[in-house]
Amino acid sequence: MRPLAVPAAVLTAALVLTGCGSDSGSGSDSTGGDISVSGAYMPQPVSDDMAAGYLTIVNDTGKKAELVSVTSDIGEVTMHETVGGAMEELTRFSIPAHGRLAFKSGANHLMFDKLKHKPEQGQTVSVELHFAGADPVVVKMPVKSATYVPKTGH
Ligand SMILES: [Cu+2]
Repeated sequence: MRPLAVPAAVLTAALVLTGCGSDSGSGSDSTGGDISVSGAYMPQPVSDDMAAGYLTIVNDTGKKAELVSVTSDIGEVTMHETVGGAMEELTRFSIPAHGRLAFKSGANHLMFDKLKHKPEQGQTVSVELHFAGADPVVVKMPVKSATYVPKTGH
């Protein structure tokens, strides 16, 4: 027997208590990451009523995130993947814990449909990502030139 061993239930209770934010705690501890988005952009569409959008979702939480829908006030949005050159609509994308999911040209992409107006370069399109069991993430997606290619990082 190890007399110093603390029962797991006691440890959990202590974590829950400190996690609830007593006023003694200064910085928030780093156990709870969140879901964020980087590199969002929309190439200025050639079509009046359809556009594509790209972004990278970063899941800093300790559990898998499930992207279940995307909405925008500019029109309807669907999530597509590209398989063998053909687009396929998906209703769910998984992002592993501490992982990321890229929507990029020639691969996964967001498809905007039935646009209320044609997005022009320099404008911003508001997009909301909805996750199962996590808060939605609002993205301000800048509209770039039709031929814009993002810099590859690093
Ligand atoms: Cu598509």
